[in-house]
Amino acid sequence: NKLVFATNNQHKTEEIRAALQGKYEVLNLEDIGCFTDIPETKETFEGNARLKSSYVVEHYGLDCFADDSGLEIEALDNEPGVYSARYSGSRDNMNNINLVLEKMKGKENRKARFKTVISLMQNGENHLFEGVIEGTIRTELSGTKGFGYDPVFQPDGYDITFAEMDLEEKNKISHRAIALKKMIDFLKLKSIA
Ligand code: ITT
Repeated sequence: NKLVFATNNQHKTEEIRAALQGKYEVLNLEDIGCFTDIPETKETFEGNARLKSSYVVEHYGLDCFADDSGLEIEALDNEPGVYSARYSGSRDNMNNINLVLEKMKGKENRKARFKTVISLMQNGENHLFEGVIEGTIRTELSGTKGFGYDPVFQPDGYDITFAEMDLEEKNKISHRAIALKKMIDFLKLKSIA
């Protein structure tokens, strides 16, 4: 069983591969020979996830799924949101994290959520699956695992950040894992029907 995952992000690929190990073989954009940074011009996760998945259908004729995700911080009017990957103006992750910490200085409300929308293109039809995890923004970085904003995000019910969790532990609770589970349940249902 093969699934094409329309991403250039190696960390996302790693998380999805680990979650689907032994069940599905996951091919990312590099694996199908696509080296384009697919433009993400929409203002919603849904819109951008659709753009990425449709691109692969149009240019490669392959069914696939895409993940658009990001961090929404209450005190910052849900920024960085869809701009998470380039919040500071570039993909420099340390700059992005530092900008968040800077803007959060002195803020009492530290509530935030990670959101993923998966867009699945299958037989010309589009299906969306969402995953959300609530948490808080730390005042300093902690941990070296994971990627992106993981060192400053502490999921509710835990006293460690995502960057202090093993991939396996993050994959039990993350926004991406929740959305992925919904997609897999959908695919299983379809294969029985
Ligand atoms: P693709 O579009 O190629 O999939 P990307 O990195 O550009 O890769 P997005 O446009 O969806 O992906 O941006 C998501 C950004 O949100 C990502 O670069 C991180 O900064 C952040 N992010 C998403 N999920 C995250 C997670 O699980 N942990 C930490 N940061 C995350």
